Amino acid sequence: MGTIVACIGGFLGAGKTTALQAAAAEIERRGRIAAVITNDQGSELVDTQAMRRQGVDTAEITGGCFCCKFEDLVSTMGAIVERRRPDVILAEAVGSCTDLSATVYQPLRKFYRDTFTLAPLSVLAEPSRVRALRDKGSARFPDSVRYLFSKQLAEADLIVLNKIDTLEAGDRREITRWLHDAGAGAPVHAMSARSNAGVAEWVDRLLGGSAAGSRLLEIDYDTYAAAEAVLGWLNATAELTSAGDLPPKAVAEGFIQRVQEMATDAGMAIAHVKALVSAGADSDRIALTDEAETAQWSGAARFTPASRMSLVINARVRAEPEDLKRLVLDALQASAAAFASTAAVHHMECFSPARPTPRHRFANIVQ
Ligand SMILES: Nc1nc2c(ncn2[C@@H]2O[C@H](COP(=O)(O)OP(=O)(O)OP(=O)(O)O)[C@@H](O)[C@H]2O)c(=O)[nH]1
Ligand SMILES: [Mg+2]
Repeated sequence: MGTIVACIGGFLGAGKTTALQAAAAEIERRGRIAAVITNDQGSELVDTQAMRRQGVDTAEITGGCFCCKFEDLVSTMGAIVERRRPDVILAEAVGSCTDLSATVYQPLRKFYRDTFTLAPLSVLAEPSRVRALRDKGSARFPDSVRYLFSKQLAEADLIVLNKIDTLEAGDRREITRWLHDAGAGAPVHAMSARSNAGVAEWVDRLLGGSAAGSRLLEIDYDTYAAAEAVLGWLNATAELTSAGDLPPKAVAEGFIQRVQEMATDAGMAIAHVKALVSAGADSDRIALTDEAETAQWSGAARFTPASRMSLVINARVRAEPEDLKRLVLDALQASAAAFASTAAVHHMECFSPARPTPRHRFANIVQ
């Protein structure tokens, strides 16, 4: 049997990275080795750094999604196997990506059957996004994004309803039923990556040898490309310096709040804005997945005041790339000024994802 490979998909901000952190910890508790691959259209990824800071062996594939970078995915997985001999490789797909069964799972099974053993394709969904994207009346994202979301669910071997800590029991039953239908009868596993409830059972399902890549989508790539193209994508790194000591927690919260207010004023819908905040030996991740909610820290956000702090910023927002860039830069300068500091931007990419062009696309399930 080859190394187990589990691909985890689901819309932006559904909790994939948090779930992989929890799953990796659970796998290690069982005395087995987990490695992670993160993926993005750009470079400088919050998710990679967050995983590495947890001590998980993490590789990244940048500059395109798994389906468009299939050879990179295979060579990266091969290098991880050589280096670490993990029992499981957990691969986080880009949150605006779908059609992974036809473009990643089937080719892996066809060409690398002896090297890799596929675990069920898990697609994560969070309650607030389900509500926002299933209801036709919601205008925050266009129909193309609703289409993309429905396709992500329709190809899942296993749908994971995440963030159940935010749900009442009645709502949980109702959303579970809806997801089961949207996923054409796929099993739905409810859990909270944040509180760890249900994570061990999810890992059991990943390692248990259930069907993987069992569904194929019929999908219109024009609509899929249009859904990705409405998103502005920004990856940046910045450093703030001050003559005195800065409070990293307050600075980062001020920055995210400014982004939130400015996006709301401009009518931009936030899919996910996240920042990895580091000062000295301290670091934590702050994220906002909806412009109407409050940003959350992943950990306890304990920082010692420091004269220097750095931010890795990843924003996915319904906006023109240039508008998003201006907004983030303005928010950064204002946040720095509010604490008598200066901000230097070291890296900045801002774009809309290009049309997906998979290396392989299988029309049939490989047995
Ligand atoms: N309440 C709650 N929040 C969660 C849970 N899982 C993740 N989150 C939060 O949701 C936000 C997004 O989590 P991520 O794990 O970064 O989501 P993601 O799917 O990896 O996002 P992208 O990589 O940008 O697509 C963060 O603020 C997390 O702390 C959960 O089970 N419950
Ligand atoms: Mg992630």
